[in-house]
Amino acid sequence: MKSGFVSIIGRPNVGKSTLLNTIMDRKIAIVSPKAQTTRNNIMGIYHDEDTQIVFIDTPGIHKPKHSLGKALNSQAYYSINDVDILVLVVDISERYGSGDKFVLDKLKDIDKPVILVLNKIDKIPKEMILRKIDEYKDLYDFKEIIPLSVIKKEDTDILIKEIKKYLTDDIKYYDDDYITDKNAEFFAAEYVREKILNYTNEEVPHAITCITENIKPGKDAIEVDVLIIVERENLKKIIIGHNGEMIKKIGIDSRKDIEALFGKKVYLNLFVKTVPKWRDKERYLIEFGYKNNE
Ligand SMILES: Nc1nc2c(ncn2[C@@H]2O[C@H](COP(=O)(O)OP(=O)(O)OP(=O)(O)O)[C@@H](O)[C@H]2O)c(=O)[nH]1
Ligand SMILES: [Mg+2]
Repeated sequence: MKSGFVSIIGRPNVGKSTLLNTIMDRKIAIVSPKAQTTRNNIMGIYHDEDTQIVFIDTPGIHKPKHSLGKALNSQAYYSINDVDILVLVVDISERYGSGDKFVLDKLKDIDKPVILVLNKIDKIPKEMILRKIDEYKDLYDFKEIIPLSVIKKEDTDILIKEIKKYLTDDIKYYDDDYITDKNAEFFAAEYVREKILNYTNEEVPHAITCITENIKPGKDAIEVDVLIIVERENLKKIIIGHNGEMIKKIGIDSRKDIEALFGKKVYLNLFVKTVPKWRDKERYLIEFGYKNNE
């Protein structure tokens, strides 16, 4: 038995959460085209006949402009120090820039294997791949550089094979049926937040929080209440939409995900509430761990 802890780190929007989901074959972390989708470190535990790898998906590392940004970064930094191996994901279709340097600087004094994943090769011409590998190999002493597309299972299988080379523990940390550290309340709220991020065009990511208020198991169905908190009345209008069409769409699609989670019929109730200066409130501060980070 080989095992170990592996953190998936990188800039926002490079595909870290998509990578975790493909490895785990299920939706552990929510995904969207907007930066800073992931707000919490999320564990996904990969099991096969001779290996257990505890993956940690982390919020994207970026130059923080506000205290939420700082709290997101500090979760990623915490995980860097806490694991055996790092998987650094970059978007190969983007030019190397100051944001990438900012992340590499964080790895300067790290004495553990770092595997570089050059993600989204489906977006670039093949001949560019070698050039990118060349560019990155001079920037840091990566143990491996793997160009791939994390939306493809065959590609993430290659990554698993490489990670196995660097696993040093021989302890089974978790039971075979334990796949994540998050509970149903967390996932229900996250699925709703994912739909909001994906269906609305506005700058909503930082200004919304979803909280599962209630999960009531019934005989044939489970009733789930999710509260969507926004800071401004106009965001509430966007989320509800014309004639309530947006909130209906958000509800229908997140209900499907929550039903898949429970394997049971779900009645989902969504509530939208405007709380001005929500980010100054106690509940929010505790949720994002500011109290510990600042
Ligand atoms: N074309 C392509 N798109 C991808 C690939 N992997 C991820 N994406 C897209 O990239 C976007 C960001 O993906 P996420 O997995 O949310 O990225 P992330 O790194 O977790 O982002 P944060 O949580 O904000 O730090 C989504 O729109 C994904 O569908 C890939 O291999 N190819
Ligand atoms: Mg993410």
